[in-house]
Amino acid sequence: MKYFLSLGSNLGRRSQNLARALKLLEKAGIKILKASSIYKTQPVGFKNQPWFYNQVIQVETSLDPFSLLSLLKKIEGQLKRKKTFRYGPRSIDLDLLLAEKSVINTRNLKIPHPRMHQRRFVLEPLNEIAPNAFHPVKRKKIRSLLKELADDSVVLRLDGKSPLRKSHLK
Ligand code: PH2
Ligand code: MG
Ligand code: MG
Repeated sequence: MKYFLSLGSNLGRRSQNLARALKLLEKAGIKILKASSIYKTQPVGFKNQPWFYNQVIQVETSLDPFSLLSLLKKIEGQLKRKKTFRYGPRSIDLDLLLAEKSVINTRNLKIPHPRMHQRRFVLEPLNEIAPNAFHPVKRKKIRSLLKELADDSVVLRLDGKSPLRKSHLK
């Protein structure tokens, strides 16, 4: 099954935390099909904390969504994620965004991620690698969700090739 995952870090060496998470996923047998650029993003929810580095990847694995979730939690633990508070700072956050056309609504796992369509730090990197991916609840493509998005928090591609910069619109 193919999944889209979101990675985020705003404590410690942020690029390194993202890179380590990718390595640990691969070590666990998860195949990484696509990886977006890394984005530097303004904190959403709780504002008074360091900016995040965010990235979205597409992976393939035979794991079902619940087993993949446990693996993500295990990797967060290996990267020394400490429990703080909801929306607070973390060395690594690994979230399940989409699992093909699946819709899951349990206490511990909700797919699609219930806030992904409201977050520029998710939609911008996801749109970079999969503008035509389909959101099975909103029933829209990622490209459309990004166009309609109200979130005006700052999201910058670290390599500077932001598609939203006016100099790229010529
Ligand atoms: N994650 C949150 C809360 N706020 N803001 C940004 N920019 N990036 C995140 O990954 C993020 C956030 C909760 O998981
Ligand atoms: Mg999260
Ligand atoms: Mg999380």
